[in-house]
Amino acid sequence: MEWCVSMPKIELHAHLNGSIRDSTLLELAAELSEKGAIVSSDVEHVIMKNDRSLSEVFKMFDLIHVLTTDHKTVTRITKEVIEDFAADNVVYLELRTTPKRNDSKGMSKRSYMEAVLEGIRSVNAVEVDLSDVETSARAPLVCNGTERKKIYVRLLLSIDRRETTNAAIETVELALEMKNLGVVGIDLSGNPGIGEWVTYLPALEFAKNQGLPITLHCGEVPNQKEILAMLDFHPQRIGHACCFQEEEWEVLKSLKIPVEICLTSNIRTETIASVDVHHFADLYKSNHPLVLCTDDAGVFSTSLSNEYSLALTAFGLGRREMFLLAQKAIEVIFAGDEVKGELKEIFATSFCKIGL
Ligand code: 6MZ
Repeated sequence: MEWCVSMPKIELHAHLNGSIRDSTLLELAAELSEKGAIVSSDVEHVIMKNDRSLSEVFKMFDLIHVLTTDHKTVTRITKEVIEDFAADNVVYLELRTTPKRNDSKGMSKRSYMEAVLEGIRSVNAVEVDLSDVETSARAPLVCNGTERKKIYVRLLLSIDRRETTNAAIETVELALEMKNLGVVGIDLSGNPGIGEWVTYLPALEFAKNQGLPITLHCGEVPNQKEILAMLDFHPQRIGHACCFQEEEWEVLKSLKIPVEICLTSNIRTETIASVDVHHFADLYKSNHPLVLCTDDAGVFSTSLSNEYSLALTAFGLGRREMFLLAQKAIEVIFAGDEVKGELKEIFATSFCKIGL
């Protein structure tokens, strides 16, 4: 585990509201309880529960969203989540979140995202590189002769499967407006038992036509028609791919669409029975592009180092293979070539330091 922490890592599938520290959630619940809005003892055991089915996970998100509704809290959780990933030696993070409108808090999708940006800017434990355009901030920072730790943070705006076509289009428009502010793509997520692919398709086609990269939660539950329609859309990446059958694997492999793999999430939600039967092994053996991710580090009490450590033990991979797997993620990030080049240098330096 210690070795997995020391290795530089790339996180491409992390939901902001799923990555909150338990201690912060408990604190927020206590504050709301003091105001009489909730009964803190009712929610404490829900927050601390470890095993959750997929449908329970979405109930948990409804609770989390009650605790994180105002701008100040969105800023706070963003700052903490980035600091936690940086402390785990994540050097490049694509953080995804669903822009939310909440009239009672005077919150628009835009102001929600501004609160997220505020959180990113307020990180001071590490240096944050937020945008491909702000090149001046990209030089390595030397502080008293030692280089400060740095994390690249890019944002993906999520469309929730509960949203209407118009709301989804609004999110894509916002992503386009915020391209110079670190937004690099669109995600489709939310409860896979809800909603229809045709509802989001106009927004996703719009994003694609505007050149925004797209990642889709695909095959988290069995739904062959939707899985095939999603693959036919040719997204830049997909997340999960748990409930694929022979035909879907063939299409995925022939199209070489990279897969974001979230081992702990899949096991905890029982979308995969156990780690020994996880599709990671087959995809890895077939040399299919894949990247290990956390999904919801807070909700599933995990970290990216923990996911690597799990893969190391479960699939019998050596340290060198693990390092090369982490490094290969560079090829599938949504940021530009300059960032890719800089990440290659970071991994090359670390390769020598770790002595592989
Ligand atoms: C599908 C998921 C998810 O956007 O409010 N989300 N969607 N499958 C999953 N696997 C367990 N985990 C998280 O973060 C929380 C939102 O991310 C999506 C859900 O829409 C959830 O409400 P944000 O920051």
